[in-house]
Amino acid sequence: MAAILRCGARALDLATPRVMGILNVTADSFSDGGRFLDEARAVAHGVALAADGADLVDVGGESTRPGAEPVPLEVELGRVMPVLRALVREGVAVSVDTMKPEVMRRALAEGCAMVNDVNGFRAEGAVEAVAGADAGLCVMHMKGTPATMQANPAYEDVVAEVRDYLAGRARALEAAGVAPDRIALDPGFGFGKDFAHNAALLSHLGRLAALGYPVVAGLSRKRMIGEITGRPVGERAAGSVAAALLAVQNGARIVRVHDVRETVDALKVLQALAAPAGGGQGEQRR
Ligand code: HH2
Repeated sequence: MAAILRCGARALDLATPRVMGILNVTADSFSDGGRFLDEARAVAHGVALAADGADLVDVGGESTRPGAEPVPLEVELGRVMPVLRALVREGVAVSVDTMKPEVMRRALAEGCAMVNDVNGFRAEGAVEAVAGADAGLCVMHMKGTPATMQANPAYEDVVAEVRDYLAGRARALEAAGVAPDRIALDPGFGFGKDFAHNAALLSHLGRLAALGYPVVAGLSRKRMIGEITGRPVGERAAGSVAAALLAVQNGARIVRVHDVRETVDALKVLQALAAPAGGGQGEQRR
């Protein structure tokens, strides 16, 4: 697997797991909707996430929560671009979370380090919008659209289906000239998946990692965490940290989270203390 993910001028060294902090500049995101519509607050939060240890800050202007309606291009640009510009100016590595080729193009022109597309660069013109740049590309699997995706999703074999889809999208990007070390893959927890689908994907992240691209996992504060813990969205930090650790242990190299500081600490503990396969204890006894 590529030991680095190229993200524009930066290279993310994936020898250690990396953290992508979430910054939703939306009215209706399921967790932080409405909190960061104000530009100054959004920028301050993005800077804080980076200071807390986020390797990337993922700025989104369109909610993709189940049932969310699409946002017009001008609205999304108006939300995302000023925040993105200000964060780039502050030296923050910014990822843009969008399905729209025009937003991708404009964000790349402003120096964003990654484009994160929950739609897997399937929109007309999306591949072309990103191919010639050098930013990292996060390709996510989604079944259906945010408006409809949770209406009874069904798979024969969810892991194989998601893996084959992601492999196909990576091939399409590479065919358009994208270098493999710019590509990361994400199974899209909660995007057209019920609890059992999410659980199967989480325990088989290794099968996705076997494709040879770094795997991104986004479980933070999602319904699955609520179903397990019985907690409302604002009280899912501990459950989300546990899920992030599990994702990394199972093969993810980047986790997309709201609670950056807590996740960074937990990953440091995991890195320092998790027994390396077949030898950690022997080392300590000496
Ligand atoms: N999840 C969300 C949005 N973007 N991108 C990737 N790569 N992976 C994910 O799992 C993912 C994502 C949904 O979470 P959030 O951004 O917190 O909420 P909303 O879509 O309501 O803004």
